[in-house]
Amino acid sequence: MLVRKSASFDSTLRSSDITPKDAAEKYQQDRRRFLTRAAALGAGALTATHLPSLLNPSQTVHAADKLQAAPSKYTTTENQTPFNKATSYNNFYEFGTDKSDPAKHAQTLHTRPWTVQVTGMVKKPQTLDIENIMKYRPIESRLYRHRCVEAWSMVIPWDGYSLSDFINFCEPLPSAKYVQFTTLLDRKQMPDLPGGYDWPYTEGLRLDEAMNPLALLTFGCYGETLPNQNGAPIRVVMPWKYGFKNCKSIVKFHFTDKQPKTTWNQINSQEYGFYSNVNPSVNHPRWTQARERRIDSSAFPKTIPTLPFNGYADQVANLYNGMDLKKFY
Ligand SMILES: Nc1nc2c(c(=O)[nH]1)N[C@H]1C(S)=C(S)[C@@H](COP(=O)(O)O)O[C@H]1N2
Ligand SMILES: [Mo]
Repeated sequence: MLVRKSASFDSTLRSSDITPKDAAEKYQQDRRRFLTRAAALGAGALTATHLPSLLNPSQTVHAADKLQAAPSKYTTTENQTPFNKATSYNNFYEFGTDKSDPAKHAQTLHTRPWTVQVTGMVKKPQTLDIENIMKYRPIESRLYRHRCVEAWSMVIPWDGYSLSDFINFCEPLPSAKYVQFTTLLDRKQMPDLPGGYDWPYTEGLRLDEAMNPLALLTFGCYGETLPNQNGAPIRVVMPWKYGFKNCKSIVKFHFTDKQPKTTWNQINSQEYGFYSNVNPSVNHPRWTQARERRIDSSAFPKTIPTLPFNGYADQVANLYNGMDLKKFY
């Protein structure tokens, strides 16, 4: 079982207690790289917001720790997207809106200490420590297709355990019908936070969707803890939905009886629905969803047909029986 911790983080915990050796090493590397870059820029060019995050030794940056992930039945024969592409071509708007921004800028995100709140319609609202969440169930590797609403796709080996295990642990009340995820919002750690969005980033699912065995609570990819740009230290992966449903760097799971607000749906509900199941027969108003550009090891990615529910129809289509998927897009 997860150890239930109180909301206040134990302040007697020293960084050496929470910093694995690799993290310390990675920190030193990042620090050296940062200092070299700082020297090149001239220290005057540094903004105050960048400084404490990288120079304060009591904080750790992300460490590419190995995860003990067991193989699973969730796999595909398609070619895996290379690690360097999956970790350098990202959407994580909090760190900038260009695909290359998150890999460059998300290094200012502190992933330890990290706590996650469980709120709303649950037996007992509580705050959990990431280490305990990670240890709650064995981690398995699942090779999933990842389809962005922008019509590109990848094949990524994610490491985590079934979201349903975590939701069962949270003990939602029978009245709870949805779960909402919230990403961290911290302007100090997110100096590139773009304006014009209603931060923090939120996403949501119907509870039965979240309980589907394919839904993955994710802590790593490619056998390592998540790189910051991929949503460290905890995100969700919903392989039959457009990528934006995969909320990154989660700090809150909120259980509710009302369909929760979600970032993209709020910004433009004509273009981004609540369900956002991958559907080649419902086009985005500005482009077709019938095909996708598969980002793999080739220098010139091919476009391939997009499949209903991203190829997972046999496992999820029954969640939407009787629903008009053109209306509930
Ligand atoms: N907090 C947050 N989560 C987010 C996003 C974001 O901008 N902010 N982008 C989404 C989109 S559009 C996609 S395609 C995936 C990308 O995940 P990846 O970078 O790990 O491939 O993250 C999703 N989760
Ligand atoms: Mo996306």
